[in-house]
Parts: sequence; structure tokens; C-alpha cells
Amino acid sequence: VEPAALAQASSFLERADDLLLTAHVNSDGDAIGSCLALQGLLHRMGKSATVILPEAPDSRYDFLAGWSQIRPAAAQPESRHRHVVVLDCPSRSRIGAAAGYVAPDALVLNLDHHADNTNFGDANLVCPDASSSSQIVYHLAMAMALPIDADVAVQLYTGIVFDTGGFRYSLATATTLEVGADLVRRGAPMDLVADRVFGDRAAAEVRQLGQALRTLTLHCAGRVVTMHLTYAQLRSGDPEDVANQGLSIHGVQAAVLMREHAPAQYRVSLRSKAPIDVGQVARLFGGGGHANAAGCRLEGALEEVQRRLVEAIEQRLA
Ligand SMILES: [Mn+2]
Repeated sequence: VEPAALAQASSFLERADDLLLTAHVNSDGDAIGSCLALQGLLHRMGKSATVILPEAPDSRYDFLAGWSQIRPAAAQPESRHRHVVVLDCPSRSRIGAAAGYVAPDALVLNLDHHADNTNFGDANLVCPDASSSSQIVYHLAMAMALPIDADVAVQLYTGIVFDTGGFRYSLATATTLEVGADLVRRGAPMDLVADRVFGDRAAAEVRQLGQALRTLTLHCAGRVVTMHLTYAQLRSGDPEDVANQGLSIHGVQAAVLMREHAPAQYRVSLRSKAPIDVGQVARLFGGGGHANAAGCRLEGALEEVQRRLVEAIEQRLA
């Protein structure tokens, strides 16, 4: 994390009050954890801060302090804010309906770790090497000498654990482990967070995993795997972490999960092992993400969508 960017972010926060904190649509563990942690830190600075997300937050994270006060963006915003922090979000448009809460003349701090971040803020704290936005908030708290209490420690630790798959992905480094250890010392319960982040699925979701695994197909001499779920199967929910199951197969370098969220419209999750950059593949189709975890949307018949994705990945195989 660059000291100059940390200084820019801290002077932004010192000058701001009545802040809006928000994050990307379909806010995940890192988005929710980093927003709540920054809110807690701002409260300790004596500032008021509201977390408004594009939609209602995932109940899996209801153990985090402040979760129940998170507001989902309404069609008719009841307030507008002149100081806004956008967390974990590569571009400004990704905050969806939360945009209605941003005053026209608002100053924006952009705090993120996506490699394709567009530096859209008036102040930018963008660190593509950081494991998670939560880890960036940790470094910011340290730079500003703000106290990290047990509530903030749990929020930050949850975000880091979510984004690194439990300290397993390539963005997790020795520094990430050191930050994690410090947060555990400050009160983050490792077992409880792991249980909630990875082991808190609805029965329907585990059944969907089985349905997806049944469609598992190998391509490119066993180096690429695809799976899909149909529109009818997705009516009982939207499973997470299915693509990673494909990536666990020996010899597989990239995994694709195609979820038909509307008839002939697919939400695609891409996962890969280094050095294959599936973020590039996602951007080919108008999506985005990280080198080893990305997503995009495609329309068309399943066979056609699958063929286009496999071809784009095949060109990037080592
Ligand atoms: Mn993140």
C-alpha cells in the first residue's frame, strides 16, 4: 500500500462528515466487512457514517456488528451525501441503486483492490496487490493510528477470509497472514468466521452444487472444466463457490460455471490457477474481476456460450 495514497485517503476522511459508505452490487463478504469496519472506525473518530448497499445484505454476515443497520438502496433516496466512500468496487457504475444517495457535487474516496479499477475517485486508495478491501482498511487504520476493537477486527477478518478463500488464493501473502493474525489477537474468532463464510449453506444450495457437478465437462485435454445450472434449477437459490469445485480437479487450470439467471442469459463465474488470467477473459465479454477470479454475462444458447468461453480460455493456456 503506497504511503501517498494512504495519506490522501486519511486526509479525505479527516475532512469528511456525514459519510455514505457503499460497495459493489451483490455485495460479498469483503464488501460488507470493509464497509462495516470503516463505519466503526469513523464512529471512533466522532463522525457519522451510513452504510447503504445496492441491495439488502446477505444474512450470512448477520453476526457482524452493524449488519442490522445496513440499509438497502431504495428507489426514492431519503438522503444524499456529499462525502462518499466507495469500497471494493472497480468502477463507479457498479454501486447500482446506491448512486441515488450520492449528491451531485459529492467528493468520492475510491478504496479498492481490483486490478481493473478505473481510479474514479476524487481520492483513490487502490492497491491491486492487497488481498482484499478489508486488508486495505486495516492498513489505513494503522496509518491513521485508529484503534481496531474486537468488532472491527471481526469485520476485517471476515472480509479477508472471504476474498482469499481462507488465505488460499494467490493474492494472499505473508502480509495477509500477519494482518489476519493481528486481527485474531484483537478478537476475531477464526472458527466462527470460517463456519459462517464457508459452512453456512442452505440445503437447496448444496443440492444445486450436486446438479452443477453432474454437468461437469472437461475440455482442452482436461485443462478446462465447465459446469452449468439451468434457469429452472436456479429458482431455489443461487449457489456460491461451485466453480472452485471444478478447479480442484487434477490438471484443471480454469473452471467455468454458467448460471442461467433468465432464459438464455448466463451469469458466468470464472476461476483459474496462475498464470491463466480469467479477468482478461471476463473483460472480453464486458465483465471484470481478478486474474484468478472473475465474472461476466453472456446471452445465447448454452452450447454457444460455452464454446465462446472455452475458446477464449484456450488461447490463454500455457
Ligand atoms: Mn474484494
